[in-house]
Amino acid sequence: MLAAVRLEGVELRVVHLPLVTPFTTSFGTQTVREAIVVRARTSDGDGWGEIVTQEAPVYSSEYTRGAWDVAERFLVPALLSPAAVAPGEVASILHPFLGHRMVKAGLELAVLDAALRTAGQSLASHLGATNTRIPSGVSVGIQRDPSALVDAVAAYLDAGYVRIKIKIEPGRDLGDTAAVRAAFPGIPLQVDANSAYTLDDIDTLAGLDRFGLLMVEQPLGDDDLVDHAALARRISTPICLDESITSEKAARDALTLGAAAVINVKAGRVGGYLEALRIHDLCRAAGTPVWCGGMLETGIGRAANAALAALPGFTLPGDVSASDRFYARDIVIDPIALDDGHVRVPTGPGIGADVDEAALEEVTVARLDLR
Ligand code: OSB
Ligand code: MG
Repeated sequence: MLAAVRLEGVELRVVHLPLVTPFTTSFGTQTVREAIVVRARTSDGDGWGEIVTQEAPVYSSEYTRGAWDVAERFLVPALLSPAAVAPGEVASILHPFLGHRMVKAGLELAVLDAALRTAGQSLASHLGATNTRIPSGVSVGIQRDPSALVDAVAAYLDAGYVRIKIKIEPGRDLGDTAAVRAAFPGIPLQVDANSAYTLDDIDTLAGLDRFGLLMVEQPLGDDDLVDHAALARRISTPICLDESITSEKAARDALTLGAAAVINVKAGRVGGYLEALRIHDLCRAAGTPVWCGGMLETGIGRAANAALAALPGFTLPGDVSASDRFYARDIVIDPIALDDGHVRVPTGPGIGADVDEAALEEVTVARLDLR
């Protein structure tokens, strides 16, 4: 186990990073990525984490102002009260406070990063990564019309992305998917509904079966495990769960029920990289493929995601895109880049990315120093 760090303070910053292009999903359009950057100040140096909430509670119930409040009033004080805290203890210290997994994940990552930097070990090696580079997929938002979508997909394929995921919603599903499939018959393709359907939409969802998709991601509600299991019996496209998988326990339940053939692992959604590792281990033992999802992370979370995605059970390309897919200027030095459709797994200590403090300062819109 990693040694404890002496936590002297926690700095929180709300950041606003403009997106290079608007990102539309079934839950809305984003033009700016709002998130919270966490700096854990320890006696041996700083560690960095990222809380992947958005401005509004539309992907999940978490949102930035709520995250800020619970961090300030409950979670950070709980972490600051012991003399020292080991990364492996963060989840149990925060366990009495229900929910708020994205906040817990960001705080745990900052402590983990600090401890790993002190120990001189990379996050990838700490988690048990076996790959030095990982295939990179891209998540493409809903466009003005199917032909604009085909153009957008073409540009990402030109850039080298090895797998395309398109967002769908009622009215923008079979037509969009058909257009992309017709333009690019052989590409690895999947769709993501972000919970926009119900079992009443079975005919539409079954209509996806003719496109040879890798999977359909989260067609139904986040608490619809039983309905997902029913849907899985009626369609041949493999079902991948994202929003529903909030913990290792939720992943176990989904597998037991037959609600998921594939799992999208996002550290923020499940309360941290250590819980994400447990989901990886569960799925690997069960023979269920997992892949690393994304939440439009800044260079901090993106570096950590690349480390996670390098574990042996991540057998499908994840949404670990290059930084420039979303941002003109990231907040780390030497952000994740695409090289022949792959991204390099960071090897430096901790998350393996160093924060560009000048860039961070420019995108900071609120700041709080807790001691
Ligand atoms: O459902 O996977 C999702 C972004 C924000 C919230 C939810 C999702 C997404 C993405 C983009 O699809 C993933 C990424 O590249 O970061
Ligand atoms: Mg998703």
